[in-house]
Amino acid sequence: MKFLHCGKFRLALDRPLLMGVINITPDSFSDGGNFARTDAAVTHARRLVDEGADLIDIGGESTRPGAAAVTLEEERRRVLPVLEALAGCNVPVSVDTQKPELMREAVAAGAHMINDVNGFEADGAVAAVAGSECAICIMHKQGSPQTMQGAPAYRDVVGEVRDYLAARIAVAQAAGITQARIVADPGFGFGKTLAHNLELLRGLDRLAPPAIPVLAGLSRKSMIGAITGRDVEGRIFGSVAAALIAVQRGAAIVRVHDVAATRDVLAVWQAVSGKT
Ligand code: HH2
Repeated sequence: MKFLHCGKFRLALDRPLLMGVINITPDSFSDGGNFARTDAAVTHARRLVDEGADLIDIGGESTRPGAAAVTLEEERRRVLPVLEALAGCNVPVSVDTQKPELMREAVAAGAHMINDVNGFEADGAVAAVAGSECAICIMHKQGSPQTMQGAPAYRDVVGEVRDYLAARIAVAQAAGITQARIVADPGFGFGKTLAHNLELLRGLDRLAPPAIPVLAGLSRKSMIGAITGRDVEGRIFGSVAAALIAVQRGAAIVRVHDVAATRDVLAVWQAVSGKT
């Protein structure tokens, strides 16, 4: 059986894993402002674990299109107290950051995974995690959050995302990060039109080498809004449908805000497919 090495945790990949999202930000598109305070973020994280999250992803900088960049000091102030408060919880904690300095501090403070929407491209990012036991999530994006939804363009979106992920996986492995610590993510909504996102979802099983688990983050995103005509609060049903489709197409991890609902949907799928 395949396992994902996440610090001291070994997560079996024989069933899909649920990553519960906590944005410790005032401006995230999906839950902005709800968990900006440390105590609210920690309480919500514990609730997501109770609802069945297999891991928790905490982030202190919104990456929604057009979001303002956050200073290292501010991101640190948002993230580290929540990470420290969750250190004793019984699931791995992932830190969503693009900043190598914060990656290092998060690893030192007990993070089990670093999730970088910038694919560990910043100087020092790979080195910040290489010497640790942390898992890494390498995500593809085109452009920066400030510009990425301007005019995303690809010749072959599945091929280009696959080639990018393969190249970044090779860089990580060359730095000593073992395959068992690596997760790949096509980055739904990060420099992609609705058509690109749909093509990536259809081609999900072709995006990474079979040994590398794929993470899909579709929850509450604008593609769900475009399909259903719903604003963020009304996207739960569309989001769980997308999570189910991602899992059926081979996603090992789904990154979601609505853990309880997604858990139930996946439980039905697992019962039918024999993956209990
Ligand atoms: N999506 C978001 C943020 N981080 N990380 C990975 N690996 N994959 C994703 O799809 C992904 C991600 C955006 O969603 P959210 O965190 O809800 O919003 P915001 O960036 O506005 O905080």
